[in-house]
Amino acid sequence: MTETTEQHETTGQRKTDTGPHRAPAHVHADQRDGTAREDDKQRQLDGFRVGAEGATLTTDQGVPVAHDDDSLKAGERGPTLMEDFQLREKLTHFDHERIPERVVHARGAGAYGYFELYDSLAEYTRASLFTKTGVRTPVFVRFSTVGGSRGSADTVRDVRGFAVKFYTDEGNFDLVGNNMPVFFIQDGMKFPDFVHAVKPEPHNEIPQASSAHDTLWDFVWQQPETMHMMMWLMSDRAVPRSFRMMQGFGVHTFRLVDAQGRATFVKFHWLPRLGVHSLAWDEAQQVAGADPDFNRRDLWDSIEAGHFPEWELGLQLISEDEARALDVDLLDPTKLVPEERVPLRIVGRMVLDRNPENFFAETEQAAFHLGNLVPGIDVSEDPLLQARLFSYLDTQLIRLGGPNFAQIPVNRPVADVHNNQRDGYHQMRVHQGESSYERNTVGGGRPAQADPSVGYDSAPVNVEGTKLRRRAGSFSDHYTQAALFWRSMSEVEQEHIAAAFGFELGKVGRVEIREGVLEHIARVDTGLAERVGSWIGLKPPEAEPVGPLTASRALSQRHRPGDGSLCARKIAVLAADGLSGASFEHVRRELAELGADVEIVAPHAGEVSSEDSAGPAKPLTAAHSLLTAKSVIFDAVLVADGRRSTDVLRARPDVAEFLRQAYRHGKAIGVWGSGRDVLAAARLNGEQRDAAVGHGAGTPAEEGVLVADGSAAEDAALSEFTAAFGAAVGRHRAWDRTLPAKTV
Ligand code: HDE
Repeated sequence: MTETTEQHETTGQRKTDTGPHRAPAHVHADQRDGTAREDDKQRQLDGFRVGAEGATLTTDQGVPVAHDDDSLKAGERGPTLMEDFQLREKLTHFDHERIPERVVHARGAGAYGYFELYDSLAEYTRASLFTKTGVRTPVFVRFSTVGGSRGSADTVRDVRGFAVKFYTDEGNFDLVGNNMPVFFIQDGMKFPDFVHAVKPEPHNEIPQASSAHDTLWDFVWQQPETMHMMMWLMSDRAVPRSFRMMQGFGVHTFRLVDAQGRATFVKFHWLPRLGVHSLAWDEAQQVAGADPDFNRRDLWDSIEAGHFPEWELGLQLISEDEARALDVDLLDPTKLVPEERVPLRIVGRMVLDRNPENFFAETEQAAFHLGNLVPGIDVSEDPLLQARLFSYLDTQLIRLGGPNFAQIPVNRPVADVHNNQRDGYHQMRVHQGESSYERNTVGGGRPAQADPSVGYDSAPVNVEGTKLRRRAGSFSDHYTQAALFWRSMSEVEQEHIAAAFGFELGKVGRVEIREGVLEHIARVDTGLAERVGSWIGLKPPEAEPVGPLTASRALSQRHRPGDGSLCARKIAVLAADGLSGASFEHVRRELAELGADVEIVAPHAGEVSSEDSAGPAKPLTAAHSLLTAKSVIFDAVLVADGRRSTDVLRARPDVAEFLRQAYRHGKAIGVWGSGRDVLAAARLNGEQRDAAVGHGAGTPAEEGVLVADGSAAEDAALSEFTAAFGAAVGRHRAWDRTLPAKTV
């Protein structure tokens, strides 16, 4: 332990808590020009970080350890002695190294960053985080899947958690949201039932991290309030390409409260700068095997590469009067308010610019709580939200082993903490003084209650009613918004939703459950029910269409393409010994300048020989062999020029499969020079490809398939090709190409 750490651990939250500042290792100098606030959390964490540079091995008691390879024994071949305190300490710690995983959202990945406000909301709230423009409030964000265990794959069909902890100067504010704007149920009373239904079945603990099984769909059948959310879950939103490419939503309606106690309803939205993009379902399933850490790795790598993920924060602000005029109940978490009805007011941006240094200490021990509110932000009466107010603190007490988990470094506010909550497991602070109660005279009346102008106050909402267990009548329409979602989708998105229902219900063994769910789907849309029915061999029942027949463009991912940048997009270049080094370098450089991560995939990893017109050139390095790199872990594929290289590639079935898969998944494919022969040999789509090859530089033979003519020897032609290819990658996918009518 370093001197600094020792000092901080014993001084708790006193001023030294913000200890000596060290520039975070991964943050580029030019990104650190914000106000001091942005750094507050990292300065505080510095006091807890421990490096091993120059260190000697010790026990937990600081006793130097000179022999760590053998236990203490009675004789060379004799039994181990009980007195071996080194062995006992080492094993005991190891035996206790696991804490319970989160009961939901067990698998996740986190990062630090900041939120910067650019539009003050002073007219609605007194929260400093939303009133001081230009200030950068530090944040920690954890993304997660919901159903799977901590070790499950990233790319399963599931909701993604999107939890943001703002370390504000008025205490921590947690916005614990998801990547979908609605939820499965309307009342927290049903949450344990829902989670039990979606988790692996109790008798055999199958299936892991999957909703495609009888108990979940039985729950859906019995609980039609799930239908709107099931539409989202069957959509592409449930298989995000990247955490960086997801929207986030607070889901519930909250309140912003001004200094006079006036409240305004608010719904929170995060909008990714890179747009909203998803994997193809077939691809997601394969990625789960090829790289189960796909989303986690993407987050980590992009931050390490300086391509900092970024979102804008948009708010839907709704007055009490406007709320009454809406045709949805704002307290019902299975409903959204279309952006066309209440547009978003964009007020700031969030940037994630630093990876944690230790997964367990930071990401695993992070404790989010919907009830972590700051003055100026309050909850609503949404019955799902109300139950959550109980659950988070409750679960964290057991998960983190006692009531002092707010002192764990990642959870500590940067605001000062003083109260009389003492003792309990793992108290890290040494409280001074004789009193631990309020009000006191013994301790000089400290800590004293805050002045009402700075203290937290609930919105003065009028509440009265008769005690009853009942669902509000205004919550009873379960189909209209499900239908709104369906009608708002593009053709490709609808195709994916129908197939997803077909896949999931196809895994349901009991016919009565399939039939029951199909009835609900028919009430959403009979056309959809026909399509799902055709996948599972059932004829859907007749049903009246729900009205009114409206659509919300904002719900379709198609309307959120993002800025088209290639930040940390992964591009594979298929090549073998003898590739054309100069043209490869040209293409690689130009794509790297756009932010892409370009890697050679070759029959073998390591050095690959290259040639140019004058003969052998500088060898290049293949990051992967065809054994370790599957097309599914890349966003796009190129085939390099070079006759010797392409002669090898075009004869290999694994290369043809690589290209065919990329094609099936709608990815951009680009070939230049003799790379065309490899494309032709792969017969991407039956015979059709042979005829398509042979256009000019950068000319798409088909959407997202780019072919540069000849050897593309001239730099200008190659640049034109690279630019067109980069633009295609920036569009994410040529999804229309994948529609069933267009593929053989
Ligand atoms: Fe959660 N949820 N939840 N949830 N939730 C948890 O808290 C719960 C709900 C969400 O990265 C748990 O510390 C109840 C909606 C996220 O650490 C637990 C109900 C939304 C995370 C819990 C809900 C969420 C959690 C598990 C219904 C979106 C991960 C471990 C009344 C708005 C946070 C933990 C992280 C985690 C309870 C419904 C989002 C058990 C009872 C709706 C992002 O407390």
